[in-house]
Amino acid sequence: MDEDIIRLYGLPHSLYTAKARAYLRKQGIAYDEVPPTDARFAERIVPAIGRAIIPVVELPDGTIIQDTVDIIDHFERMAEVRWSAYPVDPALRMLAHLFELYAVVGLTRHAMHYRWSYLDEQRAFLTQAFASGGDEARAQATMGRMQSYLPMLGVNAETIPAIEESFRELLDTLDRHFARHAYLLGNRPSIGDYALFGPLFAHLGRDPVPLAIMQHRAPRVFRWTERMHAPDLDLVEYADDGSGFAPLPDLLATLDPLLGQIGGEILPDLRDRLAFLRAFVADGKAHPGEPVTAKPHQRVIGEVETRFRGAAYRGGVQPYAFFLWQRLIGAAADAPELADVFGRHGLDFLTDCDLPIRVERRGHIEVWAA
Ligand SMILES: N[C@@H](CCC(=O)N[C@@H](CS)C(=O)NCC(=O)O)C(=O)O
Repeated sequence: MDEDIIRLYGLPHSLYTAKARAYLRKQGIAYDEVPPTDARFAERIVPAIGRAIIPVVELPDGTIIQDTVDIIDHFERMAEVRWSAYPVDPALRMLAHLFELYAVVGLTRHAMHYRWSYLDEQRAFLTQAFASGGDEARAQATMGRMQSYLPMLGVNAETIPAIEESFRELLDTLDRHFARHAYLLGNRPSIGDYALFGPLFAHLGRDPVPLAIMQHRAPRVFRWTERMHAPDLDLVEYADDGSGFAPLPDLLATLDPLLGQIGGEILPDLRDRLAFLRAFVADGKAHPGEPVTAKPHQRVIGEVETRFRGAAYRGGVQPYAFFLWQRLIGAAADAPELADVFGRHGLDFLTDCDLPIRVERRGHIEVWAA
């Protein structure tokens, strides 16, 4: 392996690797993708970050970066970025942050449901993926662990019909949008595209069952997954007039239904999680300056009874969701022109609310702000 090249520790079927990989490809940044079964991952990466998680970027000077937000932001600070993932227009930037939040708080559930609830139909495909670079027994153990996350993510008998209805609605809306625009915000990919690409490619645009639904129902969404993975902007079906991101009114004509869907799906969740966080902070359980959980691999600080499209489930409260939510609140302050649209969909709750404590990223993990 070339010692001067960036290493991306990741896997073809990993949701968050897809996000980081698409970004590196679009920016023309050379990298080698290495699986986490590589000896160097256990010897150097895991001790440095305290857990086995992907993607991880290792720079030629040895710097290690974990978390897709930190990976993208690292390269955004470099001069060689071809197409910045952060729109300059504050309103577009705010939309991008909303999609980033929805990808994690909303679509992880769809991704995990379609991957693991249809295991019998997809077993050969998934076993091949999870066994690559490792052994079969280890693959089965990892697959079992992944499947065990389903209840905590809100995948149960009651929510499954709602998740599938949501997937169809999302595909229909995005297919109409991509009839007019190459990316979510015009002719350039933003952090919103990269975030949505994780679930919409690595699981939903790749695993046999959801891929078939996507290809039959929403060919333009499938094309967008190809476009997101291309090393260029891949605008062949669109007029590339060099305009970059599109004007807000043009975008809202087809994105408005998506904002409605996002509001309907993530607001109940986030309201309940916020109530939990307020009580957690009031009880003195969030220690400023300290990691959000006792061990780096622990992602949740508790559980709440909540709802997804009206269906009840008990889900985990992830401080990472508040970290992304804060980014949206920060972006909203500069974009008053979206206040009406957000208000119409109840999304003003997200932008106008005060979180009781900030979540920051330090030393590859989330910490409560000092
Ligand atoms: N917030 C992290 C999430 C990364 C993540 O969840 N990666 C998954 C693979 S797609 C993982 O490594 N999971 C290991 C586990 O949960 O045990 C990021 O954006 O990088």
